[in-house]
Amino acid sequence: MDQPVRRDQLAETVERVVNETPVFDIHTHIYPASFADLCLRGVDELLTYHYLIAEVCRADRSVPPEAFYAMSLTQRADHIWKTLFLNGSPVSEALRGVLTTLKRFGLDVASRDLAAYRAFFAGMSAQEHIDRVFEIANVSHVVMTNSPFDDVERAYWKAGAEQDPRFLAALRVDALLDNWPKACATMGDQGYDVHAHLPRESVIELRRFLADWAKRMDAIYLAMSLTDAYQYPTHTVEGRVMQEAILPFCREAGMPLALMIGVARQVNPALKLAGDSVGKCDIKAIERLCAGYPDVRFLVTLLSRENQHELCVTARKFPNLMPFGCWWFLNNPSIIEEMTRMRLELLGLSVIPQHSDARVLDHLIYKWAHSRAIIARALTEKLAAAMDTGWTLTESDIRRDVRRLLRGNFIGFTGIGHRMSE
Ligand code: RAT
Ligand code: ZN
Repeated sequence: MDQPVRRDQLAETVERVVNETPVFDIHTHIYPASFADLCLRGVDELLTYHYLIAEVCRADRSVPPEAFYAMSLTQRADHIWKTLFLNGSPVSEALRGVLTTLKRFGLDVASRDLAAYRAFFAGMSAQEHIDRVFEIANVSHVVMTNSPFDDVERAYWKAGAEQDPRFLAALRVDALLDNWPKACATMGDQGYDVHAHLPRESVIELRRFLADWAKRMDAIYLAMSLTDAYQYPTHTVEGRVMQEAILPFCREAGMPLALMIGVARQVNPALKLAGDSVGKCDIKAIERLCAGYPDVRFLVTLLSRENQHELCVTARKFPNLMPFGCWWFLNNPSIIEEMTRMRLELLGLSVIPQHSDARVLDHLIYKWAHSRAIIARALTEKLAAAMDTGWTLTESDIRRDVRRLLRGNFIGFTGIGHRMSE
């Protein structure tokens, strides 16, 4: 018999249920073992994550970005270990993440023995490593970021690289709006006759390109990251790409469109992948998209903290808008906490509170450990407030709610339930 949970047991119950519920991670940059070069894993990759590169270039200005990037992977990792862990305490979220990850693998963080950590990871095959990480992180599925404009990645798809059912594809097409002439050339090389001024026939070709890649990847959504200056609609060729190709394709294919908006690209190009920044975007662009395409489902994450409240309000107006994740510079405990509370208050359970953005396989471990703790706290607070009125809750009620947050909302919104075992 499912008894009501006592008020003094609520926090412990919610925390346990959150930890026991497998996560469906809706946005990552990780790959299965068959995508060998792209399957980043292990302690050197953890240490050289671009989140840490920005930090090391501040902490030791005697090694500028150019000199840093001229080093080998091992040298970069050594430099980051020495500068950010040994010459000062690891307090930032990205550094704490490395420690949490090592600890969850059962390694002795107190030893500060980088050579031992390297030996540990070197002893695992990619397949064993993936299995172990998914188990420790309690993640059932991840969605990758798959670009047909990336030469290395495209080669794996064309060669029919073996698929792992835990890794689902997202067709990522930033290139279409970022550098349209170059995108036309790349599509041309692949046999799609797309002209830069986009005559009617080119629109058809572009849609054929999207359909072919969505099919090849078995993609579950189409995705793009957009700058803080993004506007919709516009009378530019990029505006037409969106209006005449991307949105009609999503509508016809019944494929959700994920928009990640607010990147200020390459404000410091010397930092390469670590050189992007943030800007507040215009929420009106999202409002117009959602209003103009009620039959298209939009998964939206915004990079600026200043956009978060208006995104929640907009989602209240448009059921075809699903806010997700605390993206990139927002993926810090204090901000996750604030955003999760605000979302629960404004949207109840109809939100996807987090994604990992893991670039290195092992990131799944710390990103989810840290976020789960915060999601559990925020949910406990809201459930406690309901209980304080006399409302009762059983553990099954809590399991249902947590399942919705950590997996069900995404599965339901994208309509991929038939591909899951639930
Ligand atoms: O968080 C990150 O690692 C960023 O560099 C981006 O990859 C971002 O998440 C994106 O998907 O564009
Ligand atoms: Zn990402």
